[in-house]
Amino acid sequence: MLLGVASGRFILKTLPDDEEFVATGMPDRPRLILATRNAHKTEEIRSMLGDRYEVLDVNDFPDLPAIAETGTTFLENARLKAEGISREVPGIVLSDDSGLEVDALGGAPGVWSSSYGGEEGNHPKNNERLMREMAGRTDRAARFRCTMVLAEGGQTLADFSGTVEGRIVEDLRGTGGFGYDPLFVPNGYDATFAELGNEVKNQLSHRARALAQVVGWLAGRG
Ligand code: ITT
Repeated sequence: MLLGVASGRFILKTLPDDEEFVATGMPDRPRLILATRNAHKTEEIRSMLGDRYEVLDVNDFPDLPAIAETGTTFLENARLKAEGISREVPGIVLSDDSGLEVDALGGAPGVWSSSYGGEEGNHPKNNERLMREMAGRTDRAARFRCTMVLAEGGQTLADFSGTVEGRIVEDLRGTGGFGYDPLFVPNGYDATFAELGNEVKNQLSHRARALAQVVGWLAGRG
């Protein structure tokens, strides 16, 4: 059972496998609420954390307001999401603002990675535009960046960043991952993140690098 507060109203939601919480009123492990609606991010973070944390995201709290990402940097948007959601739910909230920076495109799509193709969260369209913009270019260097923010009660506790350097290939390759993964080859590899699969991606990704710092920070806090 999960109790949250959204816009002044209580939400009660049953999680059938959360028997410990039902029995004692307390979860058996620390809870981390992700300020994301992107199920792929949640899946990656949950898989990287293993069973150390009970990981929920805003999709588990259906009445939460949408947070407008009006910032111009990953940090600004990560703070908006973490602070905004942590005002509405009890406990520690973790946000992830991330994107792809391509040198030949002056750092685009950057913080606008999610809507680069013209439609928020439309990954095929984003990839189509990226392939079009990169056609014929020889400088193919790029990196994924991820900024994570921990917040509680509307206040930022700490922020963390991770990057992974690589290059953009000409055609989509592979079926794993999400977003730009079929076009991104990390340095030291010949395969895209989508070809390498989540096990490899989760060892070296921008998200993995930021999350490792988050885990260290939370462990130090006790
Ligand atoms: P939330 O704001 O709800 O977390 P979002 O997907 O809109 O979800 P962002 O604003 O941080 O999140 O935009 C992230 C975009 O950057 C994402 O939609 C992808 O296009 C790209 N991206 C980020 N991490 C990626 C990854 O690991 N692999 C591929 N593309 C990624």
